[in-house]
Amino acid sequence: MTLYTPAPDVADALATGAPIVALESTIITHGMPWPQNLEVAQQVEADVRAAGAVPATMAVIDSTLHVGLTADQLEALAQARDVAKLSRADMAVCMAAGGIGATTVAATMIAARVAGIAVFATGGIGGVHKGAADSFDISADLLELAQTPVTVVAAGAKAILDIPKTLEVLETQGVPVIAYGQDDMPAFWSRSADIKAPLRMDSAAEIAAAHAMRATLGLPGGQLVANPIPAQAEIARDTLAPIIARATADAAAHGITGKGVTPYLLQRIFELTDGRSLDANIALVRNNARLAAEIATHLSNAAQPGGTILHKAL
Ligand code: PSU
Ligand code: MN
Repeated sequence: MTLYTPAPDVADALATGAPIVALESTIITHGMPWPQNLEVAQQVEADVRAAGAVPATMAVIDSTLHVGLTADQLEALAQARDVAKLSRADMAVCMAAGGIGATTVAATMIAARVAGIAVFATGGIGGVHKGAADSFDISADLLELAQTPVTVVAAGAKAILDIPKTLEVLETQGVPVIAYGQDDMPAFWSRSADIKAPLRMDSAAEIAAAHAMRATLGLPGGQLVANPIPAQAEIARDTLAPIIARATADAAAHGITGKGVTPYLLQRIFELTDGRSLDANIALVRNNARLAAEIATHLSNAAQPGGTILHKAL
């Protein structure tokens, strides 16, 4: 039994060391409504290709971990009902028991590591939820970043989260949080969370070099690249704050807990913004896919014979 099944173009890229960008599938099944979810998934894959890399959308289908989906598989996943939301805890169970599962950031990082893919693009990572002191709701994504060597490009943590607490956990866990091209931490739908990011880098080449340097130092874990949403697509923080507060209160009033919280909040904010949150979400995911492809290209070039040396042996 093979552990995973690569799509044909992913298999070719793995064999030649061509750049690959991992993509998650929970954003398709639990993060966006049909049919935009399929359109966005296809568009993001096309963005990765246009930037010179091969996209690898991850999902578990009939006990097999797929690294890259065919067009038919992607469409079936986008329309499927009762898809399991797979994080670190659920992935092996879904593969052993059958059924269909979409990968979160944590599970996509695991799949990328298994296949030997270094770079992954998504919208926003999970983090520490507001009210975590009572609920203990802290996403497994943060602990995955601490132990799995994948560079994740996201637009920061979703503004529905407690961003200062999310940054504290990442700092404790030794995860570099690198704002791209600005000092401030981005806040998903908005360019700034009004908090200074722990680190800043201004080029994909530097981010690729830092990824390689972690490996040279023998450090486990990945990097979080916080890439601000393009200015023309952002929603002002002041506009969103009351909407997020209302969505969070609604989740509590409806007794939503555990892995249901994030999908509920995203759907509620979509309703309360008349769909504007989705437009912003699409713009930022596409922007992240392009940056991830650039980082993957630098890592791939460096690994080719005669390529730039990104890190010196110590
Ligand atoms: N960001 C989005 N949409 C999403 C998610 C993130 O814009 O659907 C998903 C990701 O898969 C992330 C997950 O890993 O939400 C986090 O869920 P939780 O908070 O339950 O760990
Ligand atoms: Mn959670």
